[in-house]
Amino acid sequence: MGAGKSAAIKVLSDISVISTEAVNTDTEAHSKYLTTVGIDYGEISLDDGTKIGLYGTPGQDRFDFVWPVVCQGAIGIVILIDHSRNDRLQNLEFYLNAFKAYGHNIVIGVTHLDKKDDQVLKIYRDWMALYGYQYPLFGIDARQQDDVLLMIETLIASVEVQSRLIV
Ligand SMILES: Nc1nc2c(ncn2[C@@H]2O[C@H](COP(=O)(O)OP(=O)(O)OP(=O)(O)O)[C@@H](O)[C@H]2O)c(=O)[nH]1
Ligand SMILES: [Mg+2]
Repeated sequence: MGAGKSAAIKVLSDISVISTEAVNTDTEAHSKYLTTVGIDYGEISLDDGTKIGLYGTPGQDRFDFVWPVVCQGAIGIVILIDHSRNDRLQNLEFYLNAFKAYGHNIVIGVTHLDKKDDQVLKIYRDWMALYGYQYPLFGIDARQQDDVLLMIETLIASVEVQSRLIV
C-alpha cells in the first residue's frame, strides 16, 4: 500500500488514467489520503504501435479478490515495494507469493528510495538469493516515467525471449 502503483500508471499512460481511488479509511496501514479500491487502467503504445494495457491493483489485501481478475491474460506483473516501510521484506514475500500464482514474468521495483544505491537493494537481492528467486530488481521512483518504463521494457523483453525459445 502506497508503494506507487497508481503513480506509476499515471506517469506512464498515454491516455488519461481511469482510476478508482477513494478516501483511505485504513489509516493504521498507511497515512495516505487516497487509496485504490478497484482497478486503475492506463495504456501505453510502443514504437511498433502495439498497445499495452496497464492495470493497477489495490495494495490492501482486503481487496485481494481483484488480483486474479487483473492478472488473467497479463503478459507480466510489476510488484512495487515501498523501501521506507519496516516490513518491506515481509511485503516482498507476501506479494511475491500471492502473485507468482498468476504468472512468472515478474519484475520488482523498490520505491521510496532517497537515492539510488546498490547497497540499499542488497537486502532484497540477498532475500531472493536465499529463496532461489532470480527476478529482475530495480530501485525506482514510481513518479519517474523512465524508471517505470524500464520495468515494462524488461517484462516485454522477457516475453520476446521466451516466445523465441518456444518457436
Ligand atoms: N518519495 C517518493 N514518493 C513516491 C515514490 N513513488 C511514489 N511516491 C508517492 O507515494 C504516494 C503513494 O503512491 P500511490 O501511487 O498512491 O501508491 P499505490 O501503490 O497506488 O497505493 P494503494 O493504491 O493505496 O495501494 C504518492 O504520493 C506518490 O506520488 C518514490 O519513489 N518516492
Ligand atoms: Mg493506488
